[in-house]
Amino acid sequence: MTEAAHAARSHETSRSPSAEFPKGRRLEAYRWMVLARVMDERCLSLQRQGRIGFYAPLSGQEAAQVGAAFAMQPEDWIFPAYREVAVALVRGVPLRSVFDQLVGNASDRSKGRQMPNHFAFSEIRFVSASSPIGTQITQAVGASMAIQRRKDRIATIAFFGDGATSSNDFHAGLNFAGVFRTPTIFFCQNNQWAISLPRERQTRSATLAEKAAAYGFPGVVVDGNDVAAVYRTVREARERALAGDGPTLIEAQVYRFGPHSTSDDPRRYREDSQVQAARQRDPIALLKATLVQDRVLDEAADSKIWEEARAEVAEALAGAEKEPLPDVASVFEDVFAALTPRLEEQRDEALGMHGGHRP
Ligand SMILES: Cc1ncc(C[n+]2csc(CCOP(=O)(O)OP(=O)(O)O)c2C)c(N)n1
Ligand SMILES: [Mg+2]
Repeated sequence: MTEAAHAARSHETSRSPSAEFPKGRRLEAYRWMVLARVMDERCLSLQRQGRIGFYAPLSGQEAAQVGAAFAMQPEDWIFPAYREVAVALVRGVPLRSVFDQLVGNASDRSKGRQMPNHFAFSEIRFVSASSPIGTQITQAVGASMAIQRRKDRIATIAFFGDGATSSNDFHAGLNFAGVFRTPTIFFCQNNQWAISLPRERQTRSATLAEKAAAYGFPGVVVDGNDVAAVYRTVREARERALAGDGPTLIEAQVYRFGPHSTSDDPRRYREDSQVQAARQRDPIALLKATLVQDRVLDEAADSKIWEEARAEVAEALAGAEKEPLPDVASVFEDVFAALTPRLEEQRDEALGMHGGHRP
């Protein structure tokens, strides 16, 4: 952790013993992190092969996402950015549903109309991904205000990046949250880059977490490569939220190992030596080291975990690719109760060109 990060720890909320990461769940967390990594690497190559159209990798951010997801409860609302697929998996979304969306097949609940990687899983209270930077932050605060009025005992968490701390929504959202003391957790994954813009060009502030002070609530820096530390920090923020003590800004310091998205080539703006240095603190390797040290894991068991993850990903992908694409006629559904004459005309023309049948 940097010196600035240590300084920001003085903002830290009080230590809660009930917030400790349950040791018995470390192996489970490790499995999720491995699955996310395997899926991530597979998706990058699938896009290169033209089998999916787009993907935003999360490699390097597994501990931050899995730790945060473990700390939240099923009744809480998740407001993701666009990189939080590990959060969805931990909350119970089948890998197959993820691949259905990436492929855009008939089983994809957005019927292939959303850009790949833009998931929405209402059954786990995982709101539709936000690509416009920061918009999910104000939405999370709005939902938190509704929660307050209904006196529900739940929290919201908004995921966003270092770049989003320069968005209007970040400042509007944090201001409202501070004034109304909303039960919101602002979870910033500072992965050091906003596409090609490095962290030091994003803000002159020593940490992103310290921005919370201006809005009157705590900001905490946490080592985002340490799943137990992330869990504890989010858990404490959740306890504060439920106790009526208001919001918390968490800055999880991580590093984005891969490109920003499949449309990006990071070799154009950063040195590989920086990536190699960051990989020395790979969150998966760090957790593995503690598990091996505590004799919870050995090399054979570890290999098995990776093999199982590869098999699971291969099976989900094969299933999703076997599915037919959504029917062409479905493009015209779900907006108007009855099609306008012009849309009817367009539908008939589309069906004439592409085949398919009338609903
Ligand atoms: C309002 C808006 N402005 C610009 C963009 C283009 N854009 C897409 S991702 C991105 C960088 C975001 O970086 P960060 O918040 O650090 O998140 P990360 O991608 O690193 O997870 C930008 C500028 C956008 N999507 N929305
Ligand atoms: Mg970033």
